[in-house]
Amino acid sequence: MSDIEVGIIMGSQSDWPTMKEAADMLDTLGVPYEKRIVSAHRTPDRLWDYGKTAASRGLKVIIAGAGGAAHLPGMMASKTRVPVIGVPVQTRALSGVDSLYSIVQMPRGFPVATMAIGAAGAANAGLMAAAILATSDPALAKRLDTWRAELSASIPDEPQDD
Ligand code: RP5
Repeated sequence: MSDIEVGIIMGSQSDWPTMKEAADMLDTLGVPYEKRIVSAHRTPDRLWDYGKTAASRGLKVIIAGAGGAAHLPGMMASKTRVPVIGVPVQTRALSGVDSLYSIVQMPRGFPVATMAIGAAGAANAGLMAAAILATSDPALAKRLDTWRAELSASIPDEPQDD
């Protein structure tokens, strides 16, 4: 079993600029992760293998991003009990509302924790993964608390003129 507890998966190379926001957040918080292209439609066998081995390999959270007919997070949730955080990638045709609806409307029994569309959702997925791991990792909990306190402190009391 490796010491990597977070898997970031995405349907396509084209999702990486969005999903990198999750990776960057995990880097900031000192959380190791792996990243893979795993497409529900183009590489279904890869999806199956990833889901089948996720728990035994020691993964504790999977962040799954996809756009359009975004079946990856839901299919992954159907294949593993490892919690799946879904990131709806913004699309050109429908602005990511298609991705959001594809990911969020899971049938009872197989939840996906769905984030906001696009970059903010991906960054929040990194934070959510860290928060989950922090429930049993006091050092990470401290780093997360510090990050949150610094964000709060960076917000000015009053708006400024440009
Ligand atoms: C989905 O189709 C991917 O998650 C991606 O968001 C979208 C478009 O993929 P590409 O055509 O750019 O590879 O499977």
